Amino acid sequence: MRARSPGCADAFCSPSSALFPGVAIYLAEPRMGRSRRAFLTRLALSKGFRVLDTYSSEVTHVVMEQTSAEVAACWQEQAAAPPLGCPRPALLDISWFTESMAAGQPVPVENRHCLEVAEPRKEPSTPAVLMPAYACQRSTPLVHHNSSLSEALETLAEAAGFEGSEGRLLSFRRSASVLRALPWPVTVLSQLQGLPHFGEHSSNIVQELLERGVCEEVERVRSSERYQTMKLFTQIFGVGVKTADRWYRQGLRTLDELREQPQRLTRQQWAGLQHHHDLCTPVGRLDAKALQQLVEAAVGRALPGATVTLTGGFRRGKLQGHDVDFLITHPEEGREAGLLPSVMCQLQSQGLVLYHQHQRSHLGDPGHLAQQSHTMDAFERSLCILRLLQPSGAAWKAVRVDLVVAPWSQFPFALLGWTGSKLFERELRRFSRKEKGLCLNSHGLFHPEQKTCFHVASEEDIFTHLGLAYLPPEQRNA
Ligand code: DCP
Ligand code: MG
Repeated sequence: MRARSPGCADAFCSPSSALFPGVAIYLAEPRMGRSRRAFLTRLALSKGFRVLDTYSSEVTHVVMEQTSAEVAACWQEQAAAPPLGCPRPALLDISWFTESMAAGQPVPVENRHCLEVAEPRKEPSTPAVLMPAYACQRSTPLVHHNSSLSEALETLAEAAGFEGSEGRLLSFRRSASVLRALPWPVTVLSQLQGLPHFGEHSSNIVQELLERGVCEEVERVRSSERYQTMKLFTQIFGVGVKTADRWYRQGLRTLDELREQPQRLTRQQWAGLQHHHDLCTPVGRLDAKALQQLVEAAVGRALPGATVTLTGGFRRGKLQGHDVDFLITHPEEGREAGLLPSVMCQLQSQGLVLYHQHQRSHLGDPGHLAQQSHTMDAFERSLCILRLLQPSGAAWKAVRVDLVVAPWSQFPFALLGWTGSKLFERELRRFSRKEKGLCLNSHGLFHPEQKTCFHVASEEDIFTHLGLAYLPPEQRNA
């Protein structure tokens, strides 16, 4: 037992540098182990908590892991009796510690955190849930019950993507998505039984999070230079994993280093760096609505009767996004051709365009329609950075906007393809291919051999053709 007599506390952190002076944590070791204790200590210190290495009268919160009320009481009895006149510190389960780490501040102590009143944990009975394997077969709302678990798995998916491990990226992303679709919070590992896409690795991550509140692998990834730098670089407009990896291997680590070497950058990346601060600030719904009005006005002037639809995350109900996606069409097939340059001229004449890159339509190119790629479609588009005036405070801010033009006959497919989420789209295409032998993309739904295409009038029609129950956009947050 590590507890020593009260007195000279050799603190890991001096009281003056701690953010929460009223809180001094002592991590008691009976079931914790040294390396685990050292890891939790580093975590708490990094979040500004004061952690004492020695038990003393200064300790306000004693934290134990996997310890029964009896063992805790015994520990306190033998080793940790406070000096006369000093209040007893709270004897807490690790749950108080992990919730406080997650909150970034000490959470109020509640009965359920206290070891003195802890009861043996009962396994909650798992309500029966039907969880189909494909994300397009189930509802995934934006707000769900397993945020911290799914975020941890998403971090590992992202990190796998940075290493080019597509298989690992997908398996973590799929298991995270299953958690988002669950109608209840996972509290014990046995509740994962029977759920699709939970292999050994994802299950182990969830187990560690449930039992200990933090997962060493996830924390290690999040604090690694590689992950942080790859995240920093891939957040730049126009920078993908390959470019970020090359820069990393060449020893680059900061945005300033990139700014000093403009010859390395494409025009798009340079614009991305110029407006990086604004582009990293999430775009809100009000901003998206304001942009929609601007785009609608410009489109209306360029081609009366053309329509503008807000797609992407905002259509799924998200309150914030990294960009704003619009899909433009016209009810008379063919009238939409050549529309985008006029729209851009309109926006430019108002001084709203900070950057734009036009990509011509590839709809006429041979073989494009049945292409399998999930990343690119053949529509005419403009990738822009627009100047959005702000109602108050800052005069304006730069916002990433994608304008995509689809012919009327393909509009439902384009709308489905541009509403996302990205995993939902991938799963929908995989389902079409594997379960129905059909090829789905943002242009149509095709019989690969017969090269025939289904005609549809709405997104609902596409779900019907695939034998799927219709999911509204706000249930596609896979
Ligand atoms: N999309 C596509 N082809 C591209 C880019 C995107 O088909 N070249 C699709 C995939 C997404 C949707 O469009 O489902 C929107 O892409 P975003 O990257 O804008 O993703 P979201 O709008 O869902 O998220 P965010 O809120 O971060 O913008
Ligand atoms: Mg978007």
